[in-house]
Amino acid sequence: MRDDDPRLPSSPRLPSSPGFWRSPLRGTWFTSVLGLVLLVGITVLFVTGLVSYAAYNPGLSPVNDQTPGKGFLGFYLFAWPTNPYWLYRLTQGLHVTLGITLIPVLLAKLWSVVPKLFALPPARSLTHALERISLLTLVGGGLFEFTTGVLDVQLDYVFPGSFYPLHFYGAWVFFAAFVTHAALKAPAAVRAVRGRGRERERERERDELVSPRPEAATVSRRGALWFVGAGSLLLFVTTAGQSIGGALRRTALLAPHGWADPGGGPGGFQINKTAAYAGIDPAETGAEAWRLVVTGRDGRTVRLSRAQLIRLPLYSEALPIACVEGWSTADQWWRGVRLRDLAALVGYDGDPPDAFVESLQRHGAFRRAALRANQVADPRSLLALYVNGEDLSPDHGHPARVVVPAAPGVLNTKWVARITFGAL
Ligand SMILES: Nc1nc2c(c(=O)[nH]1)N[C@H]1C(S)=C(S)[C@@H](COP(=O)(O)O)O[C@H]1N2
Ligand SMILES: [Mo]
Repeated sequence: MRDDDPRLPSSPRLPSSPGFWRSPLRGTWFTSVLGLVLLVGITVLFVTGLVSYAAYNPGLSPVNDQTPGKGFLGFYLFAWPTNPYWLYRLTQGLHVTLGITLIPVLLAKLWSVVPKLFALPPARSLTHALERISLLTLVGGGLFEFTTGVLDVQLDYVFPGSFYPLHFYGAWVFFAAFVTHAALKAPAAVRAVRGRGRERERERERDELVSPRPEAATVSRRGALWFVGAGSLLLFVTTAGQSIGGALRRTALLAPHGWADPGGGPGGFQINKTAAYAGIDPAETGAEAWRLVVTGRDGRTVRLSRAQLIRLPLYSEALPIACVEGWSTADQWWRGVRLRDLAALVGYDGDPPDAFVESLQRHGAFRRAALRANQVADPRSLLALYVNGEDLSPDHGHPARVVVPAAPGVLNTKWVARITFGAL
């Protein structure tokens, strides 16, 4: 059929015409395979994302909460545990790595249904209109979540505090549309993928997604899926190393905390924000000037120099730093004072309460953080003074920083100046 053949319903030069889209790859089978991968993948992304929010302890203090207006969307929040100590490293590494790995699948899925997005008339009925509006939320929401996620991981500072509400509320909108879509389409998708040979070819004849005038095939549908899979694999191997670490960190060429560890020596592992970036004045961290102020029961307060802290019982723990951006360090040997011992100094023997930790930093959302009682009570939670056998470096939080097992990096406050127990 020629392009100007009068038997074609409308000009195939317009994307609203089915004849405009000519790839022989399109069809329900191709879309269904991609859709089912996304069904599993996006569900895992949603769950690990919600879990990540819970890990911040947002219910504990407004200081930890980047979306204070969430209302009932916080219904599921729970006390984040301290076991296993690599918990956040796993959940957030999974969230970010999987999200990046799924990008080719998401794009291929959108490509496979793009004729439907242009189809005219805009609505054949009220149900059809509602379906198309929900598709806008689905496609827009999906692109929005993947884009904000990637931008936060790759560029970090383009989101001055606003990434969290965008990504959090966006996730709920997107997932609501996603669940609706999956409920409507998953049964047919499963049938399409299960169908074999003959049956599948017969289905193709009635298939809306199949081009009415396909071009000659240059690659099989299976081959195209392998191509998408190869794209995902490439993104996986160039990203995952920033979470897995070890030799694989070198292969994480696309990840901001990939390549090799920065610098050398005992403190030569990944740094989020440097002391200079956080505006830490070296004059405030020196032995003369710096004091840790610990406040507890009935306002009891002690002020401790670093030399005094070092004379308290010190403990060593191997714990990672795991950031919301997906990267994490291998276990590092931290040495310092137990948080529960500091609580005991100010009147909380036995079960310690929540703690509010403040740093020397004057600006920035993460200059302070609240820790839950279970985190303070864990004997592995330290106010670290050393890492890997040496004094903390300025960038890792000298003179003292918090490390808590299983917690997101953001709760591991650096350049600590004050800890208040039981005030939340
Ligand atoms: N005072 C202060 N502490 C902080 C931060 C900060 O911005 N200010 N960033 C946190 C975040 S988001 C992470 S991931 C870890 C990173 O620790 P590192 O730089 O030693 O790897 O520090 C945490 N502690
Ligand atoms: Mo972080």
